[in-house]
Amino acid sequence: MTAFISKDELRARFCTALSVMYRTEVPLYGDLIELVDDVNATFPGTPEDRLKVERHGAIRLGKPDELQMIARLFNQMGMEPVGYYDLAPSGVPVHSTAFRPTTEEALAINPFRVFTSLLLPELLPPSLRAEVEATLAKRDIFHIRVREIVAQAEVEGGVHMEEADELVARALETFKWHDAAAVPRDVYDRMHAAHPLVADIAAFKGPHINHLTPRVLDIDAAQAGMSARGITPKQIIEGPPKRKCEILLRQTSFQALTEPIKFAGGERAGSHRARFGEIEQRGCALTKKGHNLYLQLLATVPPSINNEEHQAALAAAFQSFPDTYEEMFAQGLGYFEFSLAGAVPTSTKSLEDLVKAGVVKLSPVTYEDFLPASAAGIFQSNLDEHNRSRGGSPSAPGWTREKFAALLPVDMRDSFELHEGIQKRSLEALEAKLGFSLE
Ligand code: OOG
Ligand code: NI
Repeated sequence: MTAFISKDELRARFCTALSVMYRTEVPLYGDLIELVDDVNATFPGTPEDRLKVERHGAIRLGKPDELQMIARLFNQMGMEPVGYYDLAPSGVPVHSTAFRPTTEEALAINPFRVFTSLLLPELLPPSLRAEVEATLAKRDIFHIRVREIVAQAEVEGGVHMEEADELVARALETFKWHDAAAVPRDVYDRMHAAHPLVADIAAFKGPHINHLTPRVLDIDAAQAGMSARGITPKQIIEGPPKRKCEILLRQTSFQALTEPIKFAGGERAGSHRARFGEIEQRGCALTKKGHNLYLQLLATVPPSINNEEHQAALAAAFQSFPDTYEEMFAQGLGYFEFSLAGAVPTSTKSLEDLVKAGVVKLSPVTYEDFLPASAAGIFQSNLDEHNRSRGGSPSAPGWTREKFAALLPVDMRDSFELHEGIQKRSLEALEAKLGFSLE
């Protein structure tokens, strides 16, 4: 055997295979892609290839050893766990991380990431918890060849070119839909009554991919365009309002389909809601200070199921969040990259002054992660009872970020550090060009 495939190429192949599979499985997702393509086509000049790849997908796992194996598989594809999202306070019985590329180079080659949730059995009633854990204990969601190829890659330092397509094809099996539950109807019903997500996670053979998410350049146009095409949108766009200087992440989706399923034991058929399509628009990554301001302003906006009202309320609340990059930078709210746009006066050594004078130009560092409140909104819009939000537990009982990170065979990365690193390297490059350090 010869060379190893690059991790970026393996991720790109996997993302393409997943996208093809999902469009076949969920034709409405194909319709959403067409809408997104039409909206994006109204923005000439954006390179097609960067737009045509999905930005993320999501799965929900049942037990820690599934998380461990998925981390090892994704590691071979150049995706590391970034961040910890505790969704228990929003009434969703999971906690999550996102596996994603972490360098600018890898993100530019293929930005695909997977929002990966793990069931919190602690939130189940004790009798059901035992049943759920026993059901999950019996399943292995990975094809034996996935286990073998990944184990070999870990020893040898990569996945052999000859085995890449086999790995992609076998890995895909973990993500595919099963129209037959792995449990009898009464068990499914008990799980579902506890929380629809419990049935989604524990009643099936594997963690079917539940959505994919392309990037759209005008999410408000896409939200409006969905209904016109017979795609039922989620009620509101999650995240910050539309701004001149977009921040963080705005997301919306179409509501999960009701799909027929069979049960083990041959009882009469039923249905299950899990799969949907989502779109996202990303803006400037925020510092801790900026993020806190975001959370503080968001908290002043009352819940709403009317998108127009909600967007108006958000826009009003975010009046106090500066809407120029220069001001966001001056107040230390966002992360930026720097470029020289003119001659530097010898007297000026202050970065802030050079930015003010227009000699140093700012471009925003794109936010590459997720937002817990938005993620909870996405989850909730896809539960059976259409947006009835449930009371939450104050936090994942007995869990912390550290304890979740300790489940993982690779280090969990910090979102703020990664975005700050991009700014830091850009500043160093600027200083190298100038030949002196800036204040
Ligand atoms: C994940 C929902 C969260 C996002 O984009 O915030 C998410 C799920 O439904 O499993 O994907
Ligand atoms: Ni998503």
